[in-house]
Amino acid sequence: MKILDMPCVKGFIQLAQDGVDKGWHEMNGGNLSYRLTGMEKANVKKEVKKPQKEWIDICESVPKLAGEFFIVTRTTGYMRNVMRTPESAFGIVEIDSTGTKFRIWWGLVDGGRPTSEFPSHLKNHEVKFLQDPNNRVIYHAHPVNLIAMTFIVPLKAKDFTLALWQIMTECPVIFPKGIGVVPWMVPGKGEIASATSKLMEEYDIVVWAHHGLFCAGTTFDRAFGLMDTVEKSADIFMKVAATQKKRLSTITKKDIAKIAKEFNLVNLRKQFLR
Ligand code: 2HA
Ligand code: ZN
Repeated sequence: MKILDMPCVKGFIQLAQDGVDKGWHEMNGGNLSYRLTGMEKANVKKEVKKPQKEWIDICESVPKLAGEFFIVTRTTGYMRNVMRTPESAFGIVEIDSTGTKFRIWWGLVDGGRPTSEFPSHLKNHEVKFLQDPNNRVIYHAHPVNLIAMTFIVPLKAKDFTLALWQIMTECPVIFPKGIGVVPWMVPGKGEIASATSKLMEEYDIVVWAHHGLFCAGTTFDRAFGLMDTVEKSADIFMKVAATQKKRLSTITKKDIAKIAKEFNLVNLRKQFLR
């Protein structure tokens, strides 16, 4: 099967375009990666035949991902070009047997390299893969209301999670584990990659203060859906905050406990309701 006909490649392109349509990807903002299945990997090898010779440093160590293949967006590339010029806007890469280097099989033409957040993506993939091998997608975007929220809500997992759970009824159902928060840090570096992947051990969604959001999912739909839900709730939160000094009513912690019971949300982080 041709690379661009593979369902995972089509799903990758669609998510990128959906994020662009939402307004989450100004300039080269945001990035996306997907870990291929064994069958998808075999198809890439059959179709492309030979990888590029050069093994390139990841600048991180992800030994549990040795031999895995990833689709990943290009550094300084624009998400809006993922659909228009796929072969330059993203690529398919292989991780070496030590988990410290990668080489390019397809795409990233004219000397392209994976996103500057590739170390963060891979560290998150490693954590999520060990939790459940069906976890395949890591998605990073810059949604405006969520970023705005990071200026007025304390940068703590409990405060952020409650703020979102209490603003839209479906939130505790969609992300019962809550949402992790990384304080402001320089992006694209090992420190932020470590801080994010540590939180990914407990959460599927991690906020980067004054920057954006990382979501992990088993599918493109799930990763996009998490981003979309968090940003929609953040939109409501910011509207309420901008127009009302005091809320006349809200979803209470008791209400959330009721939802957890009715929906049998066994992994709802109950300590956030105390
Ligand atoms: O890819 O979003 O965090 C550009 C970014 C860096
Ligand atoms: Zn970013």
